[in-house]
Amino acid sequence: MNKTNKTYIAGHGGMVGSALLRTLRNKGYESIITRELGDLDLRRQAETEEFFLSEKPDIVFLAAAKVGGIAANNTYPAEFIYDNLAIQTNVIHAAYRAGVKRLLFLGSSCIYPKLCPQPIKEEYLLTGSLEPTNEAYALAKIAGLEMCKHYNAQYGVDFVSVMPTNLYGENDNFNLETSHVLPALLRKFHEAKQANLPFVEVWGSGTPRREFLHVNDMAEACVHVMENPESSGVYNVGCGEDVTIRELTELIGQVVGYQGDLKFDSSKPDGTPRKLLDISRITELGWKPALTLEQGIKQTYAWYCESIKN
Ligand code: GFB
Repeated sequence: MNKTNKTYIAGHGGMVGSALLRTLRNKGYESIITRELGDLDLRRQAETEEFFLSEKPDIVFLAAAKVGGIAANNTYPAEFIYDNLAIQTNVIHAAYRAGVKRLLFLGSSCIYPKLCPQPIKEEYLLTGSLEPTNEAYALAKIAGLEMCKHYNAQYGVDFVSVMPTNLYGENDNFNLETSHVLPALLRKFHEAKQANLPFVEVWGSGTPRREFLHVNDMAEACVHVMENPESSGVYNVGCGEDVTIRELTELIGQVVGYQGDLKFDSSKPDGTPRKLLDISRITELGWKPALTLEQGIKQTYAWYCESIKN
């Protein structure tokens, strides 16, 4: 991949896609193409193929997906499996037909078995049962990375996959019903502080462990993988450390400056007990994260405060 390549970011309006757009622009990529949702529905095969055959991109970042937190995954499994299978199947096949030089598929750490050894290596894929709250999403993402593998084998294309841990940052979803834990807690603490509420409600037991990576670090990792001609297969992308949900909650409380109590709601699901990624493969390629969790939360909170003002 080089800076004059025609580079298509699928999903540029989302959290990861918008970070990719910023990162590629900052690095001097000259020929980036994007399409608004209303102009191109990647779930429609004919529309997707027509777009690829007329635009003929050299490089594709496949960051378009239906995503959400534990409650969204659990409540809308049909939408998660259909939208993701349709988007990725159409894009991967159209990219092959249009002669795309390189494609990066974005998956998720929830593709790995619910109870697999920690930290999780790429080779643990398909060695056990999935976490039920996100089985539909995980199955779609597994199909995507397997599709890349088989297209490489049969058609000789160059499609690579990255499996990010739990991401957060600018342009995240702050809707309390559908978001992930980190943006949900930032918003809950902020609103509790503003309204002087006595407690903040936290879902589950607080004991599950999660690893968090800022989306700017994720975008750097994606470009790093794509700029290295030797990269291939699947790369886990994380920060290498995890925290309990209780520890995360306390850290967010400190950053926001909220003094009240925490109330854990055990009627809400915990999800998988732990999913810490082994990131040796990508660190051997020369990438490492730049932001600590505390720095990332501070930056995201500042962004959130600014965005609700506007
Ligand atoms: O981030 P999260 O929704 O997703 O939840 P997963 C992580 C943990 O935080 C769970 C707890 O144990 C939640 O019960 N939690 C505590 C909360 N308070 C809250 C809250 O207010 N909102 C939310 N959302 N959680 C998702 C998958 O799993 O992770 C997706 O469902 C995807 O498929 C994504 O893989 C990265 O980490 O459990």
